[in-house]
Amino acid sequence: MSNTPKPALPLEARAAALRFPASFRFGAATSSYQIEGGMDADGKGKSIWDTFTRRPGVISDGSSGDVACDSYHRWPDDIALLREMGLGSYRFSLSWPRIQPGGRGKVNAKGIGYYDRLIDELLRAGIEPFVTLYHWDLPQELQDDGGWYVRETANRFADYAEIAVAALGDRVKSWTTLNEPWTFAWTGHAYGEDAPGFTDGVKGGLTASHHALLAHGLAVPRIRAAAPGADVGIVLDFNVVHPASSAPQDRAAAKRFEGVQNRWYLDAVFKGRYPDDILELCAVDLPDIRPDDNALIAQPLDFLGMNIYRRSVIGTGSELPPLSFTRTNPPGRNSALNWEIWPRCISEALEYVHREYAPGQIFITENGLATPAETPGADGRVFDLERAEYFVDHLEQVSKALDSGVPVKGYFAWTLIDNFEWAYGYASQFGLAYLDRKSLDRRLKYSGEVYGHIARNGR
Ligand code: IFM
Repeated sequence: MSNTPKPALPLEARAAALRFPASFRFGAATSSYQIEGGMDADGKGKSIWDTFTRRPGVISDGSSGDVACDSYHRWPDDIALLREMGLGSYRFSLSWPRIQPGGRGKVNAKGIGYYDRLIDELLRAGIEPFVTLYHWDLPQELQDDGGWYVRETANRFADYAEIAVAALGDRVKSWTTLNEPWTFAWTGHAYGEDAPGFTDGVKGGLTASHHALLAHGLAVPRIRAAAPGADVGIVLDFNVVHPASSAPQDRAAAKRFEGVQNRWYLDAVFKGRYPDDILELCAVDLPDIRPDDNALIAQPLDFLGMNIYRRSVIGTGSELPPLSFTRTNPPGRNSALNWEIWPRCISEALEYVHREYAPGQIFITENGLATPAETPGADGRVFDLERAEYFVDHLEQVSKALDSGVPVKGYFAWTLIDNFEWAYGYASQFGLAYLDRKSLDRRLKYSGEVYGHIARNGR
């Protein structure tokens, strides 16, 4: 046998060769603040992102989600894109302040009405709604009372979850409590890069995380009671963590980083306890964790959603003591957000979580590539070859994990349309579809065509 590597197949041939089980769900994902706009339409209350984006200097291009993709008005265009790609599932989030403007008490019927229309039309188009209750847009009034720093917010979230599921659960069969508790807890409360913008280090990150996990735990039984038979899960952002070298200090730093990023959430949700090494290391920064909290958080779940974008290569350093780590950038390709492009992160993450935690069903709920915002060519098309390659490379890894027995049930590309990418505004984009920022028209990019081909023919 020759050792000469086979020439790589052209991208479209690799896309055509991908095969998934007949029941595999292909979809695209978005979130309310990133696409809806309609900032104060029809009685919507303010969220922490409406407030945060008003602060000078926090969003790199000075923008906000006030209009975003205007999906509050143009949602039929979003459904048209899903249909064009032949996707059978759409993952989107509900805006809590659109449904319950003050985060407690009064419900805004017009806000519910918006999601009613969206869901009804999705179902008519044969597209399954996969709904997230919280994707970072906390009602500002709850923030004014302490936000994720206070336990009370967890109770308010459980009430809101019940209201939303009672209104929509006759049609929505897949519910997610939280999207990426690590991100909103740590970037919002430890680093200050996201709303509400606190720079309280480890104490901030752990306190917000614990209350968010309590919110999840309190909401799950309320969701089940409001929509018996629905599938309920949580979405975690998982990082494959590798030490920067084999030196003991780097290995220890990688373990600390991984403990806070992955195990803190996975152990709490699937094993009913926080990891001992992190409890010990961060003892002085811990929030009030009460005796019943662990059991409350570890509710039985129907699925785990995993958002996977990258590998983190970690060495010892000075970031967030006592976690004391630094992120290093191995040579290779990076996205516009400077995230390493390393497709094996998908199969490694899936195999690890399956081995250590064994959730019954796993969905890849986000995966995608940020590029600098694109401009269409003379023919009006966006030829985003790099993004199309990213999806094929990463779907090959999903397929590999399936072959090794991981129960991956579906894949949601991040994201349906170019949208508001938080602190990066609109300068970096992840969309399968291009958004003309003036006309707000949407148009599939080349990556959307390739992904649609896989979704239609790959099962
Ligand atoms: O845009 C975000 C999304 O809101 C949560 N997951 C990561 C994406 C890319 O940064």
